[in-house]
Amino acid sequence: MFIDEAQIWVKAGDGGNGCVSFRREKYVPKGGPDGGDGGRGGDVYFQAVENLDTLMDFAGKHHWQAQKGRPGSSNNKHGANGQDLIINVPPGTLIYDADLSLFLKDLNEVTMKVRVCRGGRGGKGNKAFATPTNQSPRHAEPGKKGQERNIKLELKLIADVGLVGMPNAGKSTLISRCSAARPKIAAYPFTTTEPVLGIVELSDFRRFVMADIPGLIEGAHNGAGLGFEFLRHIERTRIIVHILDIMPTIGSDPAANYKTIRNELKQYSKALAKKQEVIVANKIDLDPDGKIVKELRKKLKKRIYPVSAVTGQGVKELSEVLWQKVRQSD
Ligand SMILES: Nc1nc2c(ncn2[C@@H]2O[C@H](COP(=O)(O)OP(=O)(O)OP(=O)(O)O)[C@@H](O)[C@H]2O)c(=O)[nH]1
Ligand SMILES: [Mg+2]
Repeated sequence: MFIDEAQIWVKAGDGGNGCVSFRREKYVPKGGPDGGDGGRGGDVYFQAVENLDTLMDFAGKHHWQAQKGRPGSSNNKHGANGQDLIINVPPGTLIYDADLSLFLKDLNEVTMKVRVCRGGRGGKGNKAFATPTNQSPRHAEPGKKGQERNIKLELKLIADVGLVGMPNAGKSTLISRCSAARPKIAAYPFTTTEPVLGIVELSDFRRFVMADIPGLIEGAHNGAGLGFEFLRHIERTRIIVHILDIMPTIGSDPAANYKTIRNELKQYSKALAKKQEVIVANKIDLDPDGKIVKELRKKLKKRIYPVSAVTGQGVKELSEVLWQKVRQSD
């Protein structure tokens, strides 16, 4: 399963305790207090790094703690500060406070960093409590506790190209044609229930990432069907590929279907609706004389790329076009 959500507990380091100690030296019978302060506890950060593209690391590890500060010691020695904990996440990870349902940060670029918990301050040693009237204080301060939090991580897949379309349009068939991804394919709607990523490889080491998501239907923005909640996965793709079934089994009109889906995208977000779109007419093996595609072009007055995801016709050409567009959008 492709994990794109995780919840973990993080805790910053506690501060080290202050120290109670008195100077003991030859010829100095009653040396003054010399207990040092405790060190600061480490903070907890999240940072987006390259070469990570899932939240898999968090499936097996739910507790993450930064180092504690070391206690102070005699001779006025300050305890060492605890090391910060920097937790690596893939770029595109959203960070939430799970208890407060509070959005904290969108780490959408490599090297972006956010601190989520502050380490506890170290306690003062007894030296700090010496006053003219109490020259030998016998107490020191304990270190402060480090902050802790439950954090929810949510990863928006970053694909270059996202497939959208009605259920059964052939999105999964297409991604399995042009990448190594093998999502389930079947002649009923909502076969795909989870997003799937595939890498499309072309000659000369050219490649791009394609995302297949569950099909969309009318009313998706009001919760109908499955696909809507997955649109966030393609919010960041450079291009959306709109797959149209030229011969829907339920007998609907491909041009009308196109408009329905466009409307759903618009309802989801303006940014998504404005994204560059490539329209693909799929299942042209069912339209040997090209009549349906011709009519579709006339109705939509847009450029349409005809393919058959089953026979592979037009798929190579489409991949080349997509690669060009992905490159141009850099
Ligand atoms: N004749 C023909 N059938 C196709 C073509 N592409 C897909 N199909 C068939 O259409 C049906 C649906 O294909 P899928 O790839 O599962 O469709 P989908 O868009 O992923 O569907 P959902 O995951 O349910 O949204 C399957 O029975 C496919 O075999 C094509 O080019 N020609
Ligand atoms: Mg599918």
